[in-house]
Amino acid sequence: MISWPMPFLPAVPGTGRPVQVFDTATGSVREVRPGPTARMYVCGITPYDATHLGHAATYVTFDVLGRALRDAGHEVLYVQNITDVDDPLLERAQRDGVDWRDLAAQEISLFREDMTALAVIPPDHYVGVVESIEAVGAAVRELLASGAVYEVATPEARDDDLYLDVSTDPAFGSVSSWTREQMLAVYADRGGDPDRPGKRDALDPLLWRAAREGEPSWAAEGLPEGRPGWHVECTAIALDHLGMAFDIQGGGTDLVFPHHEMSATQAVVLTGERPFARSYTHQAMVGLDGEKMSKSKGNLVLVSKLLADGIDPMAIRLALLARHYRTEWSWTADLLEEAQDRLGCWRAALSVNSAPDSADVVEQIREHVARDLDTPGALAAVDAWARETLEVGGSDATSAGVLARALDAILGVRV
Ligand code: 5CA
Ligand code: ZN
Repeated sequence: MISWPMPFLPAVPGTGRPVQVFDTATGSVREVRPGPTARMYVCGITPYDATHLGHAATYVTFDVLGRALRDAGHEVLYVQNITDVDDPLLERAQRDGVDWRDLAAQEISLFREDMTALAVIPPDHYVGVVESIEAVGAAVRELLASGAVYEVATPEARDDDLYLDVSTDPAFGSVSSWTREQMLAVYADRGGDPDRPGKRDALDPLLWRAAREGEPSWAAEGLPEGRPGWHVECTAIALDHLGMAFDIQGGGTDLVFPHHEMSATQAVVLTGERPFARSYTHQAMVGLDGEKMSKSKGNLVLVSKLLADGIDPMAIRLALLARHYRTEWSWTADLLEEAQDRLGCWRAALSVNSAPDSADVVEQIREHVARDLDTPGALAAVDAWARETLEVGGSDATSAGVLARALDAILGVRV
């Protein structure tokens, strides 16, 4: 799948620090420690509605992580999927009387525009499920061969559905560390089917859904005509492009269980190796008026709508960066106003002819970002410099230019 244009990354003097992020699996902030190439997988959109600020927060967070890793001297190999065939997409297309492929194409195209406007660095591999049926089918076949898969009688289809037996991974549960009760409490709301008769365990995930009348399906070698379950798409795409033990598996906290738990278990059972990812990092949920912003709730603030209203995309980006990624927060009009004021102040300060030295503030930005992506801390450091510049002034003719390049390269904020 085509992604979107790479933004220009200016060179910044010096090098960033080793990057630390919170790892959900160990419950601690840890240094990422990648090799020369950091490998990152971030779960992409299900394209049935436009990008809201919660999605944008997730992709901007991992964009900052990628930028911090680059600043610290690593190459970044970045993979993102698109869930371009799944129940929510098919249901929305049916509700609206449109072809599911057209709906997906339209929303993916809007997402690309939003990402470009927000200066998000595109993934190296932007991979849809529909174009990966062979790879996903191969993963399901390998799981079948390992004996970890069983059939569940499916009277409404010609063939049976295939499920993974989670008890084949003794370490099942190690991504979320949730109790069985916690898992069961959310499973049905997050795409699972705990009450499906015929399953060995309520938590076993669907791997391959046999073709139903009126649903899209594909013939994959050695499997019944059908389509992939949700979690195995990310297992297969990540393994295909990154292999096991990649550095960061990312997404929102709504994916900790079941999605990242199941993707990891499937990969472990399939390869006989562990871990799937060395770090699982999650963006806290962004809400609107105290409720999680979600397509299914319909309480969305859309990036494309703000852009169409003439809001500067860099103000949207600054509003997102003003909250730490591990803190839940709700979007309000005040936040946007605050971000617009901040952008105006930075612009004024960065366009003076002479300013105070900025080497120190560049280092502070690096330090904050490398320490578990403390973007609010980084913004505060720039605020202090901007205030000093506007209120006291300085005598350095190059410092504003250097800082502007650092803001662009490390925070993705073009002033
Ligand atoms: N296609 C799957 C992942 S394989 C999916 O979750 N799609 S999504 O469109 O629902 O979400 C896209 C990304 O945005 C995911 O990483 C998800 O965790 C994140 N996300 C969804 N809602 C929010 C929210 N309210 N706040 C922050 N991040 C969110
Ligand atoms: Zn995913």
